[in-house]
Amino acid sequence: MDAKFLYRIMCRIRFFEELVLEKFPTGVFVGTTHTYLGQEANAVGVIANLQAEDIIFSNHRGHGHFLAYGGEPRALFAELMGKKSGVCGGRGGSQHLHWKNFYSNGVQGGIVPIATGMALAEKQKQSGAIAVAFLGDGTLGEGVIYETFNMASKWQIPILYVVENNRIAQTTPIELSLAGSIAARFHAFGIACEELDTSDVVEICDVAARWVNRVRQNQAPGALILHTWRFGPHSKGDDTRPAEEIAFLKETRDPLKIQAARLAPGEREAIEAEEQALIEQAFQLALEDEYPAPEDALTPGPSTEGRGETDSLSLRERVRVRDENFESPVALTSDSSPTGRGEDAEGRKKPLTVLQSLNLAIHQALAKDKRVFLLGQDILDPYGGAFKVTQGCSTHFPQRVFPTPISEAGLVGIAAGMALRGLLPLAEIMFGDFLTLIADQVINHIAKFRWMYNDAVNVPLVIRTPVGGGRGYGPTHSQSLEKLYLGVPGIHVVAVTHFGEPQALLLQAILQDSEPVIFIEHKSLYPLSIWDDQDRELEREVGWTELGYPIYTLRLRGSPPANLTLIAYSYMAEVARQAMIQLAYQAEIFCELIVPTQLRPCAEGMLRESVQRTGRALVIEEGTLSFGWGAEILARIAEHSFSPSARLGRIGAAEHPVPASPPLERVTLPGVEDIFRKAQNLLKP
Ligand SMILES: Cc1ncc(C[n+]2csc(CCOP(=O)(O)OP(=O)(O)O)c2C)c(N)n1
Repeated sequence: MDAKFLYRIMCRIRFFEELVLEKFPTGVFVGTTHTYLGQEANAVGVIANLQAEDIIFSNHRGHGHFLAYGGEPRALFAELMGKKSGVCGGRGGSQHLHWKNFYSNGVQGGIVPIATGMALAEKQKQSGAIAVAFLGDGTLGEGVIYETFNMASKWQIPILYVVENNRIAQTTPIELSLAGSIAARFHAFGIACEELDTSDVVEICDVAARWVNRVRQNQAPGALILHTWRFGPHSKGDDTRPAEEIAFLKETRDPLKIQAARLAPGEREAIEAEEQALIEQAFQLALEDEYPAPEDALTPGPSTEGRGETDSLSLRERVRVRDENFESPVALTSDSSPTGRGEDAEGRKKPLTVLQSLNLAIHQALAKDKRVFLLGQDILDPYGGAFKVTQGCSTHFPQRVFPTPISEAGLVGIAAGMALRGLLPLAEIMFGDFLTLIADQVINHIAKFRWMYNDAVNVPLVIRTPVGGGRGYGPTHSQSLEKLYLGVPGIHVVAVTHFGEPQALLLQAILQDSEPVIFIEHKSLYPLSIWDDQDRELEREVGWTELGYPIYTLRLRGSPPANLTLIAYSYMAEVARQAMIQLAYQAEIFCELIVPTQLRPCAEGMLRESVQRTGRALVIEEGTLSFGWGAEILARIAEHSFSPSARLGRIGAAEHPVPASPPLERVTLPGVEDIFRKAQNLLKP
């Protein structure tokens, strides 16, 4: 590698970071910063070996990585200033950068599965690209990275983990935070690694060249542990180390000094002068750049292109084609198969169950689009998933079904990385109760990426999960926790219903929706038959949200105009249907039952219209009542179409865990009786 080039890029990083620290007190930069002073040789030595198509995932201390990657100093200064010309238009700031194949995020550890998923995607695409993830020694305290190392090793994913061990995390020295050794962590997972204790960029560059080649050639993970020294404060003025210690480090371990000694004085001075001028000019230009206009915070929204190359059938059309033009590779003829489809007494095919319909959707998605991959626990045949929704998939698409360890955050992060690199992963979380374990991945990564990276990426990922009680599974396997995600911008939350076409709904999420989707499946819906237009009791109307998800309105055939709107999704819509029939026959209360499938973003237009017709609304949800979906729906109805005479009510689960014992569970979750009583109250004069 050219000695002058290595020196030049290290100077660029050094001068950039020095100017950042010098100017921070003047107020030109926003938020915070973490400079790379002293560690320049790591980024330059490693990244100099990468090819254009390779991926870098960096962290909070990412300026050096970005500049070594070839990022423009002006765009980086501008990003730190919150300017429109910044790397991400000022949306991200110092820790949240994306340009070409460079990504960074400021949450310790969470980037590791995502970078690993990106590398897996490149391996699947056979692009030859590898990924490099940079992490600090303090980040080794985060659990998700071990979930990821495990999968990276099992699945032989071509990623190089570069640990920059500067022996301190913010203010905590490594002696207080790290047990055992760093290398032993990698060895435990069968990941080969090498340690280097040097500030010599040439040495790092040579060793990194070997590791980059090795990872690329073996298509397997590797790790490089770089023992290094941080010269500056963690952030701006928060260095707790003695000044003499830092002075000594600067004297003995300065990568610029080591490399400068290899250059002729004239060469060195020329490079320094050029880089100083470059940085100063970049700073001045960024200073003059415009701030974004307030409306730049409003994103143009998800790409209307859907998920790219796949066919352009909208869900509306899919509803019509249903499964007629597609035969699942799974035998649909025998009742003995969980996905089997029996015949009634007259030899007609029975309607599909929700389970069969979802299973068909997944087979169809896998068959239609080679970018679709499944990840989840116990999804391999013959078991086919805890609830059998993925049955048959591993038999027919063995290369695209990844059975995972019990590592929810890791598997969802890996799936997110795959989605960022153009695949369409479908991840299964075995029980919705474990949505808690993926919160950081969803909230701080998946939901943020598109907006934070200035709409330059999409994360077309679907996370399916069975939720809900009624089966005696007890407190940690019966919850409806989707409300935890209903307030998170950047994701869609969709709930299946047997009043619609589960197959079409899931296909819409997998193949058409360009945003990340959490797809909610109530366990009690799986055995139910899906809607049949010949239904003797109910008639159904279908409306559509702007995103193309259906909203169903159900009425009793031939009933008088409704005087109550019931609003429910998922299995509660079935409970509401039963209540609706009782209310009509026993209390002469006639209802419209509105069943949304798109929970987030909230599309309340049709709900409001119905309440305007009926004057009363009762919202039923299976999650706990407080701060729930019902509260949001009623607030929106009240805010936008307030009528003093409107009567509004809601029903949800009791405010304690879902019990295992059937009588206790019955009084905890909303039932037909609760709806009946509450409806009667709302109808009282
Ligand atoms: C999950 C999480 N916890 C805490 C923080 C706050 N934080 C930012 S940097 C940092 C120290 C990281 O140390 P290390 O991984 O060693 O990297 P270094 O700062 O030394 O480069 C901490 C605690 C964070 N960003 N993310």
